[in-house]
This record gives sequence, structure tokens and C-alpha cells, in this order.
Amino acid sequence: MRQNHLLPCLLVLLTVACAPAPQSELHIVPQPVSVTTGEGFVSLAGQSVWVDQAFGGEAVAAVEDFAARLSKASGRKSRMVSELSQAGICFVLDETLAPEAYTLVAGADGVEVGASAMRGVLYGLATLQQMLPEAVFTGTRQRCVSWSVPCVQISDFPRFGYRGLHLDPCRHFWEAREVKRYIDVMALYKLNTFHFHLNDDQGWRVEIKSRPLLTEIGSVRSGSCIKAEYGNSDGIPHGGFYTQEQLREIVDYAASKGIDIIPEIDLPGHMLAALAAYPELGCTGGPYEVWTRWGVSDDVLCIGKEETFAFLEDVLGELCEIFPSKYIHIGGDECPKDRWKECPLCQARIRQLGLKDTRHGTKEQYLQNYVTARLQSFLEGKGRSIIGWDEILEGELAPGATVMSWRGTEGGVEASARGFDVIMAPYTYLYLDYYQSDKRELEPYAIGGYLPVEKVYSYEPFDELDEFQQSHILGVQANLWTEYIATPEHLEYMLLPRLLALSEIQWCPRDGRDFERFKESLPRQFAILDAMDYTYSQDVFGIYGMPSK
Ligand code: TNX
Repeated sequence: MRQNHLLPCLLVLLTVACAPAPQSELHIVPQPVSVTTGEGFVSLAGQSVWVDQAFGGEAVAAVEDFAARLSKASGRKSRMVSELSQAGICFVLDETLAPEAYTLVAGADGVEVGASAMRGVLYGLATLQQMLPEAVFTGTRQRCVSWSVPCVQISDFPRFGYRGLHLDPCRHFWEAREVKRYIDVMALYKLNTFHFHLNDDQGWRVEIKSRPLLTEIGSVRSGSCIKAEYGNSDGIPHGGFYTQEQLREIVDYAASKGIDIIPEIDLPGHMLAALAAYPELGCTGGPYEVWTRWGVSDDVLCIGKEETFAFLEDVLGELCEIFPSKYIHIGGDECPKDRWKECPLCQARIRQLGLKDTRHGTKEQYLQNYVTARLQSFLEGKGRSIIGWDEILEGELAPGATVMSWRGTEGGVEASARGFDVIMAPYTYLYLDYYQSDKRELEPYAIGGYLPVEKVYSYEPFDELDEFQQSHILGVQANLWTEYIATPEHLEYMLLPRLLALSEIQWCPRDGRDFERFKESLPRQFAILDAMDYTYSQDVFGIYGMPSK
């Protein structure tokens, strides 16, 4: 009797709890170029899925993976079918579209994504998944949610072809699995280039078979300075490196998510870890130690010695075997010239090359240009192009190099005026190691600066540039240096949600950005990040500090 009485009440409660209205506001990040919402909704639970095999194995695998997660999360099987006519969700070839463009039409019969290549399929999928309950990202059964999406027509393509994010695994080392999580969240927001900074004064992180001491000695430091007190050390050895096999696996993993990896060997400065392993490559001959403090070291590679170039060619040669990318980044930043000024071999090289001080640079500056040019032609011989930090622009730079502008936008403004391709990564807007809150006392210790998500969002790469210069801007990148970032949670916290703001700079048309609309989409994005177990900052909503897990 009692049970009978209770049952209808329970049913009513369950019905109410189980039928949240499907969201008609989409809150997709980066906001698609064109979204036209129609009438009504279509449920995707249990819909069969078809993908054109012409997209290739990786695109097909991504769609199959989506179908498997959708099935698990919705509790109703979404089968892969071989007949287009049987499918409620389909990925069709549309050769009129650019390789990174896609269309998405959701109507009464289901969803059709159009694309001409793998990346278009991935971006259509990324958008579709953001329209669904967040459980679709993990494939965890989520009861009591609607699997309906609003009827909509989306037409979408990126503003920039280069949409980058950098990671520093040298100051603190990140295990391969964390690097993959970093790549996952890049893919979620349609980035396509991962800049992997593989050596620095504080650690060498890539296995080089012909130079085994680089990782045997150069991958471990005896401690790390505490905060910015350079005289101190915590005395805790810190190290790690990636084997070539691991790196190949990361390259394949990233490729399956539509992401190219550009490796960086930072030279001829930032080389102390290599010098600790091979002291004969320095001007003084050492001894050197893998650095336990941050900053810029006076000890750099000796350019007077031929063996330095033999070393660099061995390293870059092996790097090219691991990374198939068009570009190899050769660093070039922060290379003090003190040692070269004193070094008889470097001075002999300067004389042999006939380098002189000019209005545009010192002879030691031209010596760095010589290093850049020599490695540029070595790499071009292997079919690669170079990228360097904007210091490579000082003095002379050979055509064909791409400049990464980090010391503000000036380097990019000048390089593009001189006809070089440019990637904009100004520290003033895109250094994610800076504080994102003005309540510093509530934040984990950071290197300095103040870069809230609003400021990142406000960056406009074409400001200050004429049409010719604009045509040389390949794209935009944010950098994440890790001197003061030692845990995966902290790394993610510094990245998120500023990565989302970056993605809109990279993807949305210049007039398609609107911070208020972006901010309104964040609660939905946070729900997705929660489902995927990422740590993020909520400073933008007045909630300060890193959540403890
Ligand atoms: C400058 S950006 C550096 C890095 C530091 C970073 C800290 C660049 C090319 N060099 O070595 O980690 O500042 O924000």
C-alpha cells in the first residue's frame, strides 16, 4: 500500500530530474564563424554513425572512438554503419571546403558534418562533442540527461593556419602521460601546433643516441632554487628525459589529434645542461653543472670550435629523424656574448669570417647570425625550415627563417616588414607563467606579471601591421615556461582557462570575438574540464586560488 503510494511520487520526481531542457545556447569555444539556430532539437542517443573512408584511417578511428564514447555515455548503442542512408550522424566528404574547415548541420533526421580532410573532421567532431553532455568526452554513463542537440547550421574555419602552444619540460619535467593530457586539451580547442622546448640550462630532455652523456649527465640537476632566491637550493635532484621511442609515440599521438609537434633545441645560449655533459663545447672548458637556478647563464656554446657544429648537426640530425615537422625551432634567445668576447677561438672565427662591429650589431652578434645561418642551411638540406626567437633578427637573417616574437610585438612588427614569416607570442599577452589574478597572495607563487584571461583575450595580432605585414603572420602562440610550476595540477591551472582565450584569438575572425559572450560560455566549458579532470582557474568569476584535489 505504502509503496504504491510512493511510487507515483518517485516517478514524478524522476521525470522532473531526468528531463532537463536541452541547451539551445551552444557555448562553443572557440566560437564558430557562423551559427544559425533553427527550430527544435534532435536526439543523438542511439543514432548510427557513418564516416567516409576517404578521410583516412586516423579520421575514421577518431569517429569510431566518438561513437564508442557516445554509446557508453548515453547508454544506447551508436553503431558504425557502412551505408550512409542508415546513419543518423555522418561525416561526409565536401571537397569545396578548405582542409581545416567544416560544416555541421543538425536537423530532424540527425547530424551531418562536412569536411574535405582529416582536420575538418576532427574540428567538426570537437564542435559536436561540445554540444553534447560532457560525459561524451569520457564515455561515462550519464543518466538523466538529454542527448538532444538543437537544430543548427554551422559553417566554420580558422583565422590563422598556425595555432600554437608551447611547453617547457626543462625547468620542470613532465611525464609523457601529462604531455598527452596537454595535447588532449589543445585538441579540444582546435589548436594545431605543439612547440616542445627540449633543452635548457636546467635540463636536457631528449635522448640523442650519438651523444649519450646529454641525458646521462645533462638530464638531472642536483636541486632547484627556492622561489627566486638564486643562492638557495632545495637540494632535491630533479630530472627526466624522453626516449626517442616515447617521443615518436607522442608525435603519433599528437598527429592523431591533428597536432604537429615542432621540437626546439635552444642554441647557442641556454646550453648549460649540454655543457655539463660535454664541457669541451664551452669557451672555458668548464667544469659546468646543470643549473639549479633560473635566469640567463653567461656560459654558452663556443663558436670557435668545429666540434660544436659536429655536435649540433648530430643533435639536429637525430631530431629530424624523430620529428617529421616542417619546422625545427633553433632557439636563439638570451645568448650573452661575454664568453665569446674573451675566447681566442671565437675571436679567431670572427676574424676568419671578417665580421666587424656596425651600426646594426656587434661582431659577436654577427657571430650568432653565422651560427643561425649555418644551421639553417644544414636543416634546409634536410627539407626543414627554421624558427627562432626574435633575437635571431638582430644583425642579419637569411631569407626563409620564421621569427617567433616573444619580447613584445616589436620583433614581429619588424620581421614582417622585412618580409619574414612571423609567429606572434608576445609576453605582454601570451606568457602563461604570469599571475592570472591580482590577488597574488591567494595564488601559487609565479614568476611575476599579471595576465588575467581578459587581457589574453584582448590581444589582436594585426594591430600595428599593414596588409603586407599581416600576410606574413602565420599565427599566434602562447608559451608556458615552468620555472615555478612543478606539478601537473599547477601546470593545468596556469593553462586554463587562458588557453580558451588563446583559441579564440587563433580561430575566430577579428570581429567575431566578444569577451562577454566568451565569459558566458565558461561555466559550460568548466563542466567539460571537470569531466576530464583538468584543474583550472576561476579567477574571472571572483573565485581565487588553485583548488586542492
Ligand atoms: C624568457 S621566452 C625566456 C625563458 C624564460 C621565460 C620566463 C624566451 C625565449 N626565453 O627562458 O623561461 O622568459 O618567462
